[in-house]
Amino acid sequence: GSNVNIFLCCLLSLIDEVFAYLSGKMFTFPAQTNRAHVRLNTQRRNFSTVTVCHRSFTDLKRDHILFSLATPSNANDFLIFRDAKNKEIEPHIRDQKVEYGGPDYKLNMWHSICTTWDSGSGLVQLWFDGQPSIRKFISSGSNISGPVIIILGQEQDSHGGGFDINQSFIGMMTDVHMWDYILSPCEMQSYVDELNFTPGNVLNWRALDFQIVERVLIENKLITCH
Ligand SMILES: *[C@@H]1O[C@H](CO)[C@@H](O)[C@H](O)[C@H]1NC(C)=O
Ligand SMILES: *[C@@H]1O[C@H](CO)[C@@H](O)[C@H](O)[C@H]1NC(C)=O
Ligand SMILES: *[C@@H]1O[C@H](CO)[C@@H](O)[C@H](O)[C@H]1NC(C)=O
Ligand SMILES: [Ca+2]
Repeated sequence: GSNVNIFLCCLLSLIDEVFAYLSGKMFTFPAQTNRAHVRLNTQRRNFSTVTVCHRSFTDLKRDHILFSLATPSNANDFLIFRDAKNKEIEPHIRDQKVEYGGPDYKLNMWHSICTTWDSGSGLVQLWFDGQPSIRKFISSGSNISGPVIIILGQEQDSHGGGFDINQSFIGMMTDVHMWDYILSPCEMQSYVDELNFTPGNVLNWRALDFQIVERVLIENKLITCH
């Protein structure tokens, strides 16, 4: 009796929260829903500088979320959003927004997007497939602080919820890293080229602590013949 219960409890909690070596893997978000997502866990909660990088592949012609970090006080504390109508990538930081209209966001292709922010200068910069944008002012003088909830696949309008099916992500996502500092251009290039780089010290794809909610799959990233 009790041994079985202990076994079941721990098996379930293992399924619930996973620490995994995801090198060569990707998350597949296969359906339009306002529930399926992946929650990425970190104990860190005080950021004055940030770099977030991810690679994604989609055929969505509508708006969609790529990365959503919320705190209790700021639902859009650090998020990366695709505005399809205006053909822009929008970083939102500390609930402020800037728009980048340059990137050639082709559908059905992998794109790497890295975003940096420094609370001292307040400047944000986007590196799209390794091409740096101009640096724009977004928010200065205060940290991202408090318990963060980081979600892939859905956009948070509140801390951990408020999902909108019409902003959900459908497609594949991989190589998600977050650092508490700004990557040098050489580190950025190594990430883009999938060479050796220092993995994220806040989120590390190679040792990710995460929970999958509903239908999101872990699959092999390589889909080419060789
Ligand atoms: C902001 O974060 C940095 C780095 O974690 C920390 O050194 C600094 O004291 C924080 N500032 C505030 C106002 O919390
Ligand atoms: C952030 O760090 C600073 C300095 O260590 C500290 O004063 C502040 O209370 C921290 N904020 C949070 C929310 O942990
Ligand atoms: C999502 O978009 C569809 C099509 O534009 C619309 O009919 C529907 O009401 C939207 N749903 C929500 C929750 O906004
Ligand atoms: Ca929203």
